[in-house]
Amino acid sequence: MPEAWWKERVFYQIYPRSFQNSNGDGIGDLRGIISRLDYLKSLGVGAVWLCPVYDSPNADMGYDIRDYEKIMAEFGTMEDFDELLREMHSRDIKLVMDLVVNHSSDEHRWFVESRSSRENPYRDYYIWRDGKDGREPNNWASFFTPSAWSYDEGTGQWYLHLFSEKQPDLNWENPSVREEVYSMINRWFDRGVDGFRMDVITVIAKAPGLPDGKGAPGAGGYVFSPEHFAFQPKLHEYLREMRRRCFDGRDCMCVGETSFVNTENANSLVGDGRELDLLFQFDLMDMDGEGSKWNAIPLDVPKLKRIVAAWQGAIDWNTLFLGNHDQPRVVSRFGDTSSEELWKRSAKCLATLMYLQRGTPFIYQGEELGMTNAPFETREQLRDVEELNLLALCSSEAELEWAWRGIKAKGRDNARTPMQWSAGKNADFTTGEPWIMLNPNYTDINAEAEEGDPDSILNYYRALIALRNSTPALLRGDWRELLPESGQVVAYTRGLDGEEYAVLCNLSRESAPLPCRLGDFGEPVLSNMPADPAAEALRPYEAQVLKKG
Ligand code: ISL
Repeated sequence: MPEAWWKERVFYQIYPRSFQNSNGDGIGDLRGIISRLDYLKSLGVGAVWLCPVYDSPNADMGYDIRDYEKIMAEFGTMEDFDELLREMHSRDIKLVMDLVVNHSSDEHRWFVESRSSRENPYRDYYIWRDGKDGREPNNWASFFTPSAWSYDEGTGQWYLHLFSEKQPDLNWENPSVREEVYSMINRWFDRGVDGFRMDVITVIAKAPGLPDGKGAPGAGGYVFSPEHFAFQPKLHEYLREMRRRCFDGRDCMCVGETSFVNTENANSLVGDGRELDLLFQFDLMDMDGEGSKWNAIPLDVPKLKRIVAAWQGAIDWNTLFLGNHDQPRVVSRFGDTSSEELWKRSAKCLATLMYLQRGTPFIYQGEELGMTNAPFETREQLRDVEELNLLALCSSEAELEWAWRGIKAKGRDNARTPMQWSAGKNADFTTGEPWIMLNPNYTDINAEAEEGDPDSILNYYRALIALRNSTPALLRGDWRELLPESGQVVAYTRGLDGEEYAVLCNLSRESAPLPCRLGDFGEPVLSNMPADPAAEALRPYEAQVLKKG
């Protein structure tokens, strides 16, 4: 039986605001994406995850949807969308939409109605409660602001928002809300889209009675309480219902952004194929934050290896990714940008160790060029609500200094600077004023320059994807850890029907000893440095893929 398409294709994540602008307004758009589809094809990509393109006031850059069935004006029109879909399909590229249904924008018609009076038929589309002693209904903290509640003067009640106050949570207990969501999803399917990435889908069900959180209080005394909003029993009921009502009978896929998932509960979502097809877990993305994501700590290779092995063992099919629009640039984070040579080598090493594992690769735009974190210096340069809220909470110089350190290392705007297409004006992203600053290194790091360099990161990604796409053992083979005791080398084999490949990646700045000669692992098929079969060590950030003879 042929495997599902979403297991065999490499995905590419597009953050439309920063991918390609076509009309000079400084904001990426759908026609811009159309003009770059041949680039994606040349990379070997078979599917795109498109970040939200729905009408939105952009309090959280499209993750606050005002109208689920309208395209954001800056991005274009529904005609442009249909053309994008046609152009992608004609190149055999699938399109997976990003969908945010834990919350909507406070400017969505439903919420405007909902807050207009307690009797309004839409009141119960959101989560409204009376306050307690003039304060919030409970002590929950939000992801972005101190409190997860905002007070509405007009109707004298509080509404819940796990994210910003402009992102009120939808009330999934209300069957009408679920009906609206399912019909909307079905209308997008009827338009021809191939699947959905469901934003923070694991928090849609909240604990009955919305009890106070018991953890340690953070800013403002509020308590971050995922035990009361993540993985609640009703979650599975809703996901199964959604699957039946929208996904069954279609050749489509559903990947969840499954915040708070762990290796124990993951199979409750993907184990029987009745809820989600794939999930995004964040153990690697969370491993370099001490207590808070803003406290950046250095890469710990043994920890990374434990996470990789645990997940390869936990579920049948993983998502494989090194970053996304919420994460800093991977080469700045886990690689080495201290010299041009190490920048290039470490970017290739990270890609090799990640994308040859068992699972579906998701490449984040610009990663294939080795794009790096941006040198933000002032508040005016920042655009992300999470970063701006963090700065707004600081009340001393020391706190500001800490916040800036965090923003530079981990801030989401790092991933959102424009794609670096060329060394020309504004990196060829726009002829106008870009909505967020360009990383000034675009004059050196850009697609055009890398196109012409056989040794570039871009051309290495092409070779890596082509190898994966054409090798059954790397697509469908089992995964086994190699050299578990090494503190520097991430290594594994992939095997199928007697064919076996070994992947060896030295993720450190020092030479790493091997227990035997490199050649004993097999014949080199792909590497970021010429292979020396007699070598008994890997050089810093050396990556080798070898085929057993
Ligand atoms: O980026 C984060 C904060 O550090 C994550 O915690 C993130 O908020 C979380 O993974 C949920 O992300 C998704 O939903 C958010 C949106 O801001 C993110 O862009 C999206 O990926 C709210 O819709």
